[in-house]
Amino acid sequence: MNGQHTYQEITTQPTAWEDALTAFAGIAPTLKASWQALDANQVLFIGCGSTHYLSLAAAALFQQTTGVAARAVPSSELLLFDKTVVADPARTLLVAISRSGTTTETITAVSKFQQQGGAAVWTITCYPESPLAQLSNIVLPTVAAQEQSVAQTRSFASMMIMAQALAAHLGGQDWTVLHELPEYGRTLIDQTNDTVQALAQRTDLARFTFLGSGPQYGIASEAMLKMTEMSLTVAYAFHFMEYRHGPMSMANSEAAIIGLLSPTATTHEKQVLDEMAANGAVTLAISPAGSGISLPDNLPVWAYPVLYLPPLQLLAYHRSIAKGLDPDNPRNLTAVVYLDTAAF
Ligand code: F1P
Repeated sequence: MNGQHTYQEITTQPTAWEDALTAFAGIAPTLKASWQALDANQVLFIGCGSTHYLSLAAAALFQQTTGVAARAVPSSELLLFDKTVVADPARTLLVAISRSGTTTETITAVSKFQQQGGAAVWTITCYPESPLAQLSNIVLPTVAAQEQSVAQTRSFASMMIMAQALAAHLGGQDWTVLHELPEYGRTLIDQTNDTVQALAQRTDLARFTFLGSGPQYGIASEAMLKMTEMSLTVAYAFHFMEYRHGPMSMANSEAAIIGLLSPTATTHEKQVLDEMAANGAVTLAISPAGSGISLPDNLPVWAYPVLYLPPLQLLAYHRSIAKGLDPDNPRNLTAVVYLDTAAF
């Protein structure tokens, strides 16, 4: 049956979230001392494809919780345009995020950063024995999230919750709140599957747009990539308030617009969705404020990013199946992109 690995990985992911949090608990006691010893004035997150989008969410959270400047760029930007990305390597912590730990751009970018006197490299990966992990000072492992499918689902979410725990802990928050999330994840999978399957099967919808702001912009971008990779459907991602500045010209009856409403900007974000519904678009909110797919409304802001993922991943999965495709084997894609290192 098409997509059996992908469906199984999406629907079992809360257990992998629990594994990531168990692994974090073992590392947490030493992390604060390592972080304080670095005295970093910049934290740079890197990754490729899905793990670049994960880095966007992680960097936003990290700066919000720690107050230290954090940004995310694709690994290739650090590799090819390093002076536009790192101002002071000796005061920069590099966090590399990679499901495989073998992506050439990420490994080569880390090596270059280290040659330039980078302060430290921490890695979030599903493969703690990988070449990337072996280059790193600290490894945050998400082993139970290893998956068969090419498109990242369980792996992405587990590395995301690991990044959330890291941001919360180094920001002086009680990261153990995240232990509540796997159960919320199971509920979301059970309660949203039919809703997103019905939306996915709407053949009158030609394109999907995902809106997110703050840490949710990285998640909206990942949702766009999942829809693209798995179902070969035209998909876009924008910051909520940016959508009015041009892209909303595409908001009509052929457009599905999925809004990842934030806990802190709900009113402004809902206004955008309401305006697009008035333009004829089919809208769906995923929100802590109750409309559409409901998220818990009592969590700290740094707990939310991973919770949007199960319905968004199921949406892409069902769209792929509805189009007769196999989400386990996306067209043209491989699980890892290997390049000739001699070229860099
Ligand atoms: C990065 C990546 C994935 C993408 C595809 C190809 O891999 O670009 O994000 O979905 O699977 O590889 P990794 O560095 O996270 O292993």
